[in-house]
Formats: sequence, structure tokens, C-alpha cells
Amino acid sequence: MKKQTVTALVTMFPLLSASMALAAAVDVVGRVEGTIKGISKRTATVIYVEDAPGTITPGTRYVLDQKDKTFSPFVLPVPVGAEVVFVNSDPIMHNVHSYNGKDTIFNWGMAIQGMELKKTFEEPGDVLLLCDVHPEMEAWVKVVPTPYYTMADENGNFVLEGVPAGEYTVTAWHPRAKKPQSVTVSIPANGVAKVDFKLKK
Ligand SMILES: [Cu+2]
Repeated sequence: MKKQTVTALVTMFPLLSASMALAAAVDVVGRVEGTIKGISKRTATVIYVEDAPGTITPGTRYVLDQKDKTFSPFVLPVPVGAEVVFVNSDPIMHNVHSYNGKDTIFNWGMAIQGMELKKTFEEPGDVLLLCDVHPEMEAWVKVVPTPYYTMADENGNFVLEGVPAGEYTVTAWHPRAKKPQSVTVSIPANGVAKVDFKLKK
């Protein structure tokens, strides 16, 4: 009897049933909490859920600044498909020389203060950024295949909220780690999955 009522509702009010389904989906999320150990500068760690369903939020501005002869931030995590704005905030010349391994992806002169150039990253990966004028300048764009990512705090703690419940691979990446570490995690609805990573230099 109840089933028939639901079917009738769906037939009569397809929009209503769609919004009900959305409300239900919103509740079926959990979170991942954990720690990063084994490496210094833990705030450079990106933690992400590899294969959970979801889309990136449009309209987010991802900025990598060049200020006081430093790239800021040192590590910028972005979801795949994101556009990153590179800015020179210094009154001196820099460039942005980006590498995939040893291969140059692009190499831009950033001659003028306030200059902005944009690049969309279409593939997951680790993009190294250097400035040929100032060898001490270094940054990374970590392109992740997911909208679910976060960074560790200075004590190595992290929290990743709003992940759809399910079993996923969760990965921790750090530019100084020998390799990323991945673990399989079961994220409960309305609950917490705990993960402790130990990265090696
Ligand atoms: Cu420079």
C-alpha cells in the first residue's frame, strides 16, 4: 500500500520526488579524520578521497601568488578541471616555470606587478613550479581527481567533511614524500572514518 502511494507521488510530482531524493542524499555522508606522521612541514600534505562521486563547485578562484620572492601557497590542491590564476604581486620580474617530472608544461614571464595568467589543469598529477630568476622559489599544484580533498594542519591533523558514505581509496600526498600513501577506507553514513598516515621521505 505504501509503495503505491510513493509511486503515485513520483508520477504526480516528479519535481517533489527529485528534491526528496536530494534531501536523502545530503544525509548519507560521513567524514574522514586522521593524522599525518613521518614527515616535516605537514601543512604541505594533501589528503583526498580518490573515487567518491561528486562534482567540483563552480566559481571557486584558485590563486597561486608570487609575493616577497615566494610562491604562496607552497602547495595548492585543486580538483581536476580547475583554473588556477598565477599572480605576480612583486615589483620585480618573476617567471612561472612548470614541470611534469622533467618536462616543461609551460614557462611564462611574469614581468609586471599585478600581472595574472591563467591555466586550466585537465589531468590529475603533481605539477612543480619554479622561478628561473629566483632558484629558491618553489611551489606545487596538486591536481586531484575528486572534489573531496583537504590539507593537514601543522600538527598533522586533518578532517574531510561531507563525503558520500561508501568504501573508497584515501590518499595522502606530500611533495617531499618518496611516494603517496593510499589506504582503503569505509566511510559510514553520518559517522567518522579514522585514518593515520605515515609518509616516508
Ligand atoms: Cu622569481
